[in-house]
Amino acid sequence: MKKVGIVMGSDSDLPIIKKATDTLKSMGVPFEVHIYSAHRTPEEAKRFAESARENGFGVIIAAAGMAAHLAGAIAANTTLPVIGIPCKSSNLDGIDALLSTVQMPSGIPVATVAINGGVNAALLSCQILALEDKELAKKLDDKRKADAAAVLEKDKDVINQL
Ligand code: RP5
Repeated sequence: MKKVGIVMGSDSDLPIIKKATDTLKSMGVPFEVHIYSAHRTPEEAKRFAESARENGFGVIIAAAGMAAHLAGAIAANTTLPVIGIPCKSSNLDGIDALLSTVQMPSGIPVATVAINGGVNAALLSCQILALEDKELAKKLDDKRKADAAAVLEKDKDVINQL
C-alpha cells in the first residue's frame, strides 16, 4: 500500500497530527511524519514534496498554523493529492491558517479540511488510497457503520434520559 506523508510546520502542531496518526493506525495505513516549514525550512519541504511520489507516498497531509503556506508550498512541488490542515493558533483562532490554506490559486489545489481537522485529513487520505484498495474501502465502510451505530445508541440513551 502507498504511504501517507504527514508534514507539520512546527512541533507545536503535534496534538493535531496525533489525531491523524491515531486514525491512520486504526485503519492500518502506513505513514511517515516530518517537521518541515514553508518558511523556516523551505528547501527541505520542497525536497520532500518533489521526491514523495518516487518514495512511495500516495497522498500528503500538510498541517500548519498562522500564515500557513505549507500545504500550498508542498502542492506546488508535487502532483500527489495534498490535504491541508489549518491549525489554530492563539491570536486569530485559526481563521488566518484556514484562509491561507484554502484560498489556493487555480492550478495548484489543496483539499482543505476543518481547522484542526486531523481526523478528517486522515480519513480523506484513506479514501484516496482506497480507490485502489478494496480492503481499505471495506474498513472505511465498516467504520461508517460503527460510527452510525454509536450515534443511534446515544439516541436511545437521550430518549430514556429525558
Ligand atoms: C507555523 O507557525 C506552524 O505550523 C505553527 O502552527 C505556527 C507556530 O509555530 P511555532 O512558533 O509554535 O513553532 O509555521
